[in-house]
Amino acid sequence: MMELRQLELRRIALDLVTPFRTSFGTEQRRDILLLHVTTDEGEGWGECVAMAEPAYSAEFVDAAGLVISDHFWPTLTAGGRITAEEVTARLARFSGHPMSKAALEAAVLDAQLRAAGTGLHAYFGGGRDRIPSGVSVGIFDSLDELLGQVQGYVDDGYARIKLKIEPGWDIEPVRLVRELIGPDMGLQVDANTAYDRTDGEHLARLDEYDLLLIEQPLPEEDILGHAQLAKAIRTPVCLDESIVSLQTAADAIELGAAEIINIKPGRVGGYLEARRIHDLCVERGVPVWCGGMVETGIGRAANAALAALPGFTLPGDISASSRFYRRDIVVHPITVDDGHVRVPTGPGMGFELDHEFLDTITTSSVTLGA
Ligand code: SMG
Ligand code: MG
Repeated sequence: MMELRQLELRRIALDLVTPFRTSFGTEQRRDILLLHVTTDEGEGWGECVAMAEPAYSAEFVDAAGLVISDHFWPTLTAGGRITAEEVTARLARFSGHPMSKAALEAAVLDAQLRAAGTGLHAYFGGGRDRIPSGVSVGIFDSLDELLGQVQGYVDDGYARIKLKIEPGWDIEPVRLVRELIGPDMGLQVDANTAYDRTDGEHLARLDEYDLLLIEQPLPEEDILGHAQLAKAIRTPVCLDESIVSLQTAADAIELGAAEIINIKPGRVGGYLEARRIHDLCVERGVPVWCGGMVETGIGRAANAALAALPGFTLPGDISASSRFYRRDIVVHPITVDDGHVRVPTGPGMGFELDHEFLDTITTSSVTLGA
């Protein structure tokens, strides 16, 4: 049990090494909210994965700061001493905002684990010490540019490639990338909701390229559409945006809408809910993998610890820090060696902050509490 004393909401700006284009927009610079919690037993940090715009999901970073400072933090602290395992329950009367809840839970969990001298990897039961690393590749203006980028990632040793697709950028890029990387390398696609129920026949044309999965082809709410599509195409249908909780995961599996699940701790309200979804999927025989939200070394370290669990049988979007950032905010950024990432086992979420650099990219800081 800890007493929550202060919460610093720290906004940072971090340029991407190259613009990242998806079916919902292009990102060039990340605007990230970090939470720094101080307790009577020590401190912890959490990264909020909400993006600057409400495009990937309804949450966005300005709203996250507001809901945390005006609603979540006052309620959390009013309840007295707390453990990380109780954070979600104490916020249960608030609807939505899973990414904001997840960030708070992560900061409290980081503090709790550091105080106990243990790490998230051990907390989760100590799975593998290294995991295969996949890379997510954006949409480009030309196929030549795409192929150049993919070749670079193949040379970097990544274990699988994920291509972002949208109508007009799907069959041909997939065909050419499959040709480039050969039949044996894992390849998958992510539409970020860009298609609709009439696109089944078109998407069935992807079947011949032996994809691991197609991620979130249809809108977030369209569970029935995904179930119908899963029957119409051979490529396994994987849900990302649609899965916002254990309940939505269980229902989507039951309805045949999710043959595979992308688990993102932020999207489902925290690392503890993410673990529960993992356990459910193991029980139901549904493969899972760990998604990415272009996190810094804070979020990536925790994602790697989660992805060490045995149900994560597919490579996750846990690429090297250098895939997105020239310099990370942690002392030991994630690297990819021989297609794998080493799971951090240090205290808390397993990262060590580079405070000096962090200060230089801080755009605002607000502290709540005495
Ligand atoms: O973190 O490596 C990463 C990015 C993985 O493609 C990725 N994430 O829908 O899965 C997804 C997207 C969401 C963020 S795109 C800006
Ligand atoms: Mg996705």
